Amino acid sequence: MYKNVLLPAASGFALLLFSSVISANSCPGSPQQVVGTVYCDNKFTLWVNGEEVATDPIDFTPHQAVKVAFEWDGNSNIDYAIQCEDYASTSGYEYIESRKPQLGDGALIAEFDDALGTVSSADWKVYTATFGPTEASLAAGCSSDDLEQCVVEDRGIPEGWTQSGFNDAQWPHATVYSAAEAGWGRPPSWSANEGCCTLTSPLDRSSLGCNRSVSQQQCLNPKVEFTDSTAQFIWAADLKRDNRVLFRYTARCDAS
Ligand SMILES: [Ca+2]
Ligand SMILES: [Ca+2]
Repeated sequence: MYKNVLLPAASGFALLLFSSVISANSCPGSPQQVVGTVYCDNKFTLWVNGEEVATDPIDFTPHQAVKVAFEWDGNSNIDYAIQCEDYASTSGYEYIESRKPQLGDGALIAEFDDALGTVSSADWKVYTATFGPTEASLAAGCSSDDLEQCVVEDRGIPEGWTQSGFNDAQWPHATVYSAAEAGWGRPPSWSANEGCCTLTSPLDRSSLGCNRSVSQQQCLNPKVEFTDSTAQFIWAADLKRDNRVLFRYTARCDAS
């Protein structure tokens, strides 16, 4: 009788031990450079363990992916912090000098070769710093035909949010979107002569030419870069109205 009870329990325990061993992330243990790719619609800043690593050199269009790199000691957890913001005027709308202003949407997708398998996913935490137009302003008549009524709420940026050890327990998890929902935007083109093309005006869609100071590694086609990636598009709960969004993720060296 004991055999019948104990054997399944013991083998189940062994299985549990085994699965926790194989699911644990092990750090390499020696210093190394981590390379990543970040795509944010429209612009981002990346911090790692509180240190600023990269800023997106293009604020609006084209929608480009950026290669980033940082040094890691290979032993410590890695705290990723990304501020990503969709373009918005004070009304929350873009193309406000055109006949058809619209609410743009944002999106973030990112991956890092840190040996811990870090990719953007629902495991990331999210905080909305600016949101709009607010429900109250929509009720008051805010629309693409009456931008004067629109209000964007600024909730501020939590102090120390980029630092290791920042307590994001109260932040909700990011929402995952399909590529169809988030969209890849307007792909960039790059050449040594012209730099990154084509920039357009967020006010009236007119062409602003190219940016020669942007390198090829900062002007990558996101759809190509993420073709075989397991990274997911993430944002806060409202793809259009959550505008300046903060993301955090801690890559841990073990499962404990
Ligand atoms: Ca950009
Ligand atoms: Ca956008």
